[in-house]
Amino acid sequence: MNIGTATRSFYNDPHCGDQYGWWENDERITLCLADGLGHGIEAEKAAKAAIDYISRNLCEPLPQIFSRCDKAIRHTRGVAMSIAIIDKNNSTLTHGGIGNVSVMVKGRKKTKLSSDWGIIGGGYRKLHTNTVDLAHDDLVLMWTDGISEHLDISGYEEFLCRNVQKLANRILEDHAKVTDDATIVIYQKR
Ligand SMILES: [Mn+2]
Repeated sequence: MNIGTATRSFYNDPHCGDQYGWWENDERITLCLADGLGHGIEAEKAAKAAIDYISRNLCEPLPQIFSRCDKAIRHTRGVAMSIAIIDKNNSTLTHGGIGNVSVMVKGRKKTKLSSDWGIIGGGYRKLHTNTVDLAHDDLVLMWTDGISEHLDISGYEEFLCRNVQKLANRILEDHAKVTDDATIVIYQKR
C-alpha cells in the first residue's frame, strides 16, 4: 500500500503520544491517527489503547467505532483521533474525527475535513462523518497538532508529491513544532 509516515516525539522521548495504524482488506483501507493528551508514557498508553481497539473492530461503522473506543479507553487519559475509511470499490473516503487531528485530501483541489469537539476516552457530544470522492493520485494527509493545522503543501514539487515517504519526511522536517509530539501519515491513491 502506498503509505508514508513520519513521526518525532517531544524532546526525542522514547515514548510517543502519537500512534497510528492502517489496515487493508478487499473492500476498504482504514487509516487511523491518535494523539494521546499531553506527551510521554501516559499519552503513549492512551494512543496505543485506541489503536489497539480500532485494529480489533475494523468492520464496525465509524460512529460505533468512536463511541465504543471512547468507552474502551476510559482508563487512559484519552486521545484526539481521526479515522479515514477508503472504499476501494466506489473510490470514496469517509472521515470522522474527535479532537485535533487534521485530515486533508489534496488533488486538483484541496479539501480539509473537519473534526468534532471532545476527547476519545473522556467523552464527546456528537460525531459527524463526511464522505468525499477520491481520484487517482489524490493524497490523503493526516497529522497531529505537533504540525500546524494550516499546513500548506502547495509549494512542494510534483516529484516529491509522488513519493509519499519522502513527502512525509520533508513535511516533518519543515513544519514540526518543538513543543509536542508530531506525526504525519500520507496515503496516495494509485
Ligand atoms: Mn499533540
